[in-house]
Amino acid sequence: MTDYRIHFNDEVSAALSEGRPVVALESTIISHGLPRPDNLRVAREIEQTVREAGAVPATIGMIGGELRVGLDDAQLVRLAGSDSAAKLSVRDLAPAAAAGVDGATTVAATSAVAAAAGIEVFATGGLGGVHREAAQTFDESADLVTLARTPITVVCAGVKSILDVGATLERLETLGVSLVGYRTRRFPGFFITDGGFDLDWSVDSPAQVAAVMAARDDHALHRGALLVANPLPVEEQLDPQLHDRTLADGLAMLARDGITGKAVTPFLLGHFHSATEGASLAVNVRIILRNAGLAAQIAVAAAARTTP
Ligand code: PSU
Ligand code: MN
Repeated sequence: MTDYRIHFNDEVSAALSEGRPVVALESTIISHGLPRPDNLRVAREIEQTVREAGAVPATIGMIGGELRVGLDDAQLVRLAGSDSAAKLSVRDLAPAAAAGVDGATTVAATSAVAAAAGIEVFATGGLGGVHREAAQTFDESADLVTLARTPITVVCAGVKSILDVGATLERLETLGVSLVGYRTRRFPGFFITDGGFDLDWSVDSPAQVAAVMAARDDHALHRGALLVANPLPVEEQLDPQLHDRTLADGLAMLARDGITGKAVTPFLLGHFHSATEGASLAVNVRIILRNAGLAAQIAVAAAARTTP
C-alpha cells in the first residue's frame, strides 16, 4: 500500500531534530507567481538568503504525489520548469497525492504542512485574502481560514493590492490571526509600502517577534498564526501611479475574460509583470528576498530562546 506520509530531506530533518532554525518556503510563488526563467533563479536565491542569515530553507511542494519538506535542486528545477504543476491549497493535497501529480503549495497548504512538520517560521511574498467583488463571488483565499487554525509565524508584505485589503484585515481580525507590523504601524500593500490601513501592533527586531511567539506558546490560548507584515522601503516600491493603472486594467481584463477562482491570482500577477515591463517582477523578487531574510533572523532568534 502506498505510504503518503510527509517526506523530509536529510538537511531539514537533521536541523529540526537538533532544534536548529528552519524556514519554510512556498512553491506556488515559484510555479504560478513568477514567470520563467526568473522563477528558478529566484527560488534558489530565496534559499540562499535564508542560509546566509543562518537558517535552513525548507521549500515545500509535491513531487509525483509525494509531499516534500525541503525540495532538492532537481525538484526545484522540475517544479519551476513545469507547465502542468497544480496549484495546491490545503484541500487539494490529498487528491493530488492520490493522483501522483506534481504540485506547488500555496500559503495555506505550505503553512499547514510546515506546522505539521514542526517548522515555526514561514516566509512568503504576499498572502491571499478577500478578493474585490467577494460580496458576489465569495472569493476569499483559503489562506485566511487556514492561518486561523495553524500555529506558524508568517513573514509577508501584507496582502496583494489586487485584493480588498480592508476586508482582508477585517477577516483576519474575525479569524483571530495575530498581526504585527515590522518597524511600522501601517499595513503594507505588497507592491506598495503603505496599503492604507493602520496596525495595532508593531515590533522592531527579530528578538521581539520571537518574544511574541513565546508569549503565544506560553498562553496556549489558541493555535492560530502570527503574521509579521514587512513593508518594502518607500524608495523600493512600485510607482503607485503605475500600480493603480495596471491594477485597473487587470481587473477589467478579469471581468472581460470571465476569469475566476484559483486562476485569478496568477492571472493578475502575470498581468502586472507584463504590463509594467518587469518593474513589478523586480519589486516582487525584492519583497520575497527581504521576507526570507527576516524570517531566517526570526527563526534564529526563536531557536536561541529555546536552546540556550
Ligand atoms: N503572493 C505572491 N505570489 C503568489 C501568491 C501570493 O506574491 O503567487 C500565491 C500564494 O501561494 C497564495 C496564493 O497562497 O497566491 C493565493 O491564491 P488564492 O487567492 O487562489 O487563494
Ligand atoms: Mn480564490
